[in-house]
Amino acid sequence: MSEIFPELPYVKYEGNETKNLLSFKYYNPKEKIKGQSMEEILRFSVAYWHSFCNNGSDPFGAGTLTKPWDGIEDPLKHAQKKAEGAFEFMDKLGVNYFCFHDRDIAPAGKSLKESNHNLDTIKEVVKKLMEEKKIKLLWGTANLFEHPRYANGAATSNNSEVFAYAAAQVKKALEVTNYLEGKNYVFWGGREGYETLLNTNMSLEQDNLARFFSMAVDHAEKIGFNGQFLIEPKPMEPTKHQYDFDIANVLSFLRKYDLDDYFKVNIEANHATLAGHTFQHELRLARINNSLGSIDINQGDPQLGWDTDQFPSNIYMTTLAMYEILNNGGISPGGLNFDAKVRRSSIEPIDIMYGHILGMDTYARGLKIANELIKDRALENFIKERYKSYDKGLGLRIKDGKEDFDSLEKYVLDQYTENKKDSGRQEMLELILNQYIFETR
Ligand code: XUL
Ligand code: CO
Repeated sequence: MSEIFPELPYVKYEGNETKNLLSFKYYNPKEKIKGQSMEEILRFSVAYWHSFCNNGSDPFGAGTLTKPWDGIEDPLKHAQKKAEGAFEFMDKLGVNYFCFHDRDIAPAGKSLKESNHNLDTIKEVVKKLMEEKKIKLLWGTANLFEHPRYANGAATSNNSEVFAYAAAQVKKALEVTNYLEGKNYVFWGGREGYETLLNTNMSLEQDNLARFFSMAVDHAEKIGFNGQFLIEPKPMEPTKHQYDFDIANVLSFLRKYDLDDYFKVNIEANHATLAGHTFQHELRLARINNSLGSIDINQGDPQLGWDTDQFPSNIYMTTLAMYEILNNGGISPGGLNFDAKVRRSSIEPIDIMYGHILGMDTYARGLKIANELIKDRALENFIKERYKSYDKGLGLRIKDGKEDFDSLEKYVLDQYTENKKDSGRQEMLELILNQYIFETR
């Protein structure tokens, strides 16, 4: 079969001496780190929607990015050629996973029946390509935000018929994900939120969202889907307030509705910063709550302040993200999904390849630096020392639940001494972090 992207090469690891920009300088898939290969640790995934569906349109102007399948009028032939192009691209890039929304791989029809038929046709094409190129499905999801019926939300719509439609759509997306042996299934709350509380029954909407998630869990059991369910928090966009605002919010929601055994989180870098957190903060909070499932890698633009979904290039962010992931014991069955797109003026397919290479190398380098930081206990030793008052005596008794307000008051009255030598040493620690970033080989 002739190539769909003849201008795109197979991207290989060439080491950091090379001048070839279409090669990896740091991402060496087979290189071992703590007994595991880089590809096994990083589990990179390409996002079907950004790389193969996005045409670069924005609220101010039409699409700018052209694709070899543009202009094919028959929607199924269009979807088939897109799938062939997608798998050729991913094969050339050397990633092992991809992610999709139902409507990315197969077009919506005029009815649910027609949409489902389209999905059933294209899932066979995708399955064959997956086998041929040895690329696996990291996660599937349903697009519950694009169609006008979802203007007021899907599971949190005021209209029960829309709730029903969303359920039917997720049922199918879950079945297709299962058929393609997806490792996870993601719920990003597309329009699950509100525009104004003046028209909103927040309590009913949140209860309904929980009912919806329970139905998904039940259906997964029915069809034998063993993948991990993930919720992807985002504070705003498209709604003014999204219910899955951030990790803290999602964890409390899951606990309230007894869903915490069934769901972990898919954390997106740009969503974290939109919520006013660092990416590392969200990863840490999920990690210490045993809820870190998968991540969407990208970055925002601090001056713009919206979900710009740029390819990750910030080595501080990737180092600290990998620091959390390594301390989590890895991310599998999740992975690092490129929820990232090229700028509207980067108009050629090769720009999408540059974007992925940029991100993969920045994460591979971050992985190596984080591994060194952990190996040398460069931060851990300081932290351990900083909290040593909880290792014995009073602190240990507090930890063990052996103290109360009376006993603590007595302690302070009898024995308390001001501790004046307790610097947090932030600047020194930032110096150490920089040393590792500059000097790790
Ligand atoms: C939107 C977003 C989505 C989800 C999948 O901000 O991140 O692409 O990752 O629905
Ligand atoms: Co995302």
